[in-house]
Amino acid sequence: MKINAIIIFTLLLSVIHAGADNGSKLWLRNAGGGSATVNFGGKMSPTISIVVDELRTQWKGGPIGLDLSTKKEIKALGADGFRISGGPEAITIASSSDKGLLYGAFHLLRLQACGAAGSTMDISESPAYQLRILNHWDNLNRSVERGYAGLSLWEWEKLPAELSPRYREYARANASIGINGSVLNNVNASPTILTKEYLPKVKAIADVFRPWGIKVYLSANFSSPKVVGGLDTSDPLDKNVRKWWKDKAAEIYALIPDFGGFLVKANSEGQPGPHDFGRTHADGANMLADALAPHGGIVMWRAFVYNPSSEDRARQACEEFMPLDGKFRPNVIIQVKNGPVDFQPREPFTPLFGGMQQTAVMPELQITQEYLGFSNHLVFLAPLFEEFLKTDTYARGPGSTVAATTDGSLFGQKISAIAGVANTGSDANWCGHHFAQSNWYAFGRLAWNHRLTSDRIADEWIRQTFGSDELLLKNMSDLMMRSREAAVDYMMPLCLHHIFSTNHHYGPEPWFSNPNMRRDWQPPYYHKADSGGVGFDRTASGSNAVAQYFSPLRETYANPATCPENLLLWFHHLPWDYKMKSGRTLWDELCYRYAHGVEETREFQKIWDRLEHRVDAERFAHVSGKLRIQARDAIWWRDACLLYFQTLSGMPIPLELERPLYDLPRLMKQPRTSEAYILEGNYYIK
Ligand code: BDP
Repeated sequence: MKINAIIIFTLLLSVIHAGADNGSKLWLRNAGGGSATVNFGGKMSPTISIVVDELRTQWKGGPIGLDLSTKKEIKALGADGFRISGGPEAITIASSSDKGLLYGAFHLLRLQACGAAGSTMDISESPAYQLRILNHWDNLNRSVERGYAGLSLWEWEKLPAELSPRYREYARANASIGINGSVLNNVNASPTILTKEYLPKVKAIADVFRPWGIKVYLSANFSSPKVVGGLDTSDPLDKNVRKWWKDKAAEIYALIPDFGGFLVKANSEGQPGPHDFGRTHADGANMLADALAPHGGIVMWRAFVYNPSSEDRARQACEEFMPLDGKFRPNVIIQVKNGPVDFQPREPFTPLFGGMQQTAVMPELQITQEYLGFSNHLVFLAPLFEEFLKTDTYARGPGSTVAATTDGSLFGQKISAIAGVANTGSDANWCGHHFAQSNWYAFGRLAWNHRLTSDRIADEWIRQTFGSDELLLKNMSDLMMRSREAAVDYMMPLCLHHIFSTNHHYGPEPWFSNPNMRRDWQPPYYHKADSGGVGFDRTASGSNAVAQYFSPLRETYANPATCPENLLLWFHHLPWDYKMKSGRTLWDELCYRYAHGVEETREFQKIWDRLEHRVDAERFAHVSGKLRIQARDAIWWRDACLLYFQTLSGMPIPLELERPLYDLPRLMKQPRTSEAYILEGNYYIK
């Protein structure tokens, strides 16, 4: 071959290479390139051989010593904690457990990938939460409830004989960010998961996950004793039912000795539960806890409960659970969604955080973007998670952040945990949108250390996933850091909430109303807009949900003048001409916020385009396409909401703002949404 031909050939190869990145490597692009010496004098375990392997192939510095230490100061870091000391010349990772060494190794490799491995280091880390868990809403037929990244990762039909290589890759990705548990199946649980046919499949997955420090948990259907156990009841106080669960637990532990436990959604949205038998949530949870306790398992019992009653939905979890505080077994933890309604773009925190003090409580965050544009919209969720974890509940005076009320530091609970509803699926890039990977990453990092800031997490993720070029870092992080607030603005500014299309939760449908359907599943229940104003009065003159918060929050929220404006319409029903801090009327402010949200999505396109030659062609094109959908959807949201609310406010859209592009009657016709599905081709309807 002539020199020129060789050059062209090499160039072509590199172009092809630059163009072919399907995102499947996530933030773990470091593979290879190392040839480190790793010294370990102790007894090998499957986890330690992983540690050795990861370091040997990736660490580009000097020798590393692994120390499975019994020293007091190392033990004090807890089982998952570690210490990294020394410098690139010679480093020691010490921990009291092999899992701690695994987290230490990944931490060191992260520092290297971020260009932050110092010349001398002395870093001690221990996780904020003991249990850092992904909740998969995966069904046994491989559909994923609120999943937007393809099918479930779990190939039930091929298990236990065939093991997808993705199980290992998934476990590795989780381990790299400190996640140590997976609930494999949907909270709307099929009882079939507990049958003899399925448990060996669960065991096969658990065996792959184990060396990576990940425990498997299952969502349990409360009616299982009746449905798959052949009993005539599932009453938690029935002797046979209790025995059935005890035997089931023993059967599971015989297969999976480190099984984590059960997650339960009971008496919520049609799921069975103890109320069906006149029993309480505590009766139900404790029965399962007793079955699991001899094996060291836990029950995560969800507080996401509400009924179509006259009670404000936002109040119901507290109404039901506060009287049960202190009545749960020590191996029960109550899993509470961050907000009192449901994973909205913005909500105040659920007052059970700080409220329940005698029972362990764990936050449930949603990583999958059910209410944030599915896998079409770029919305970096770390700011949402961070805002929630750092909010002060005032439960024991100032400084009682949500994080402190749940991590064991304030109330001394014995178990501490945090869960995120996973956004993973069979798509090559795991999450549907390349940037949705950052939300999985952010969840893991915050579960490990809730003091981390969103911009630091974004920076880490970008460096590992896209590169460390200055312009790229600056622009991508700008885009990511603005994205959540933009979504709030083009969907539900000022804490409007749940004005989504009733079934799929993708687009706007603030007008939807059907007298034959549950009111609390319809947008007007939440926005309460009429000719007099808009917003949900949750003060003493309304549902009085403010009373569930501690002072001084309760007073701050109760007064529209002191209530943070970004929570205003959650707590207050205000006239359209109410004066905002900006000096605008409430109506004008809404118009400005929606307009701003739309402008932001256009800015995002411009920012992204600047990065064209700094990102591989495949991911660049993929994200460009998604940003286009997002910008169009933002207009759809703005027009639908403003034109609809305008029929009630009767006020004009300020002249300086862009005019609506769509007509309300057209938007209100159901075909508008179906048309959008066809147009975009990749919207999902449940
Ligand atoms: C809602 C989802 C629904 C879930 C439910 C839950 O719309 O699909 O089953 O939460 O968390 O957000 O149980």
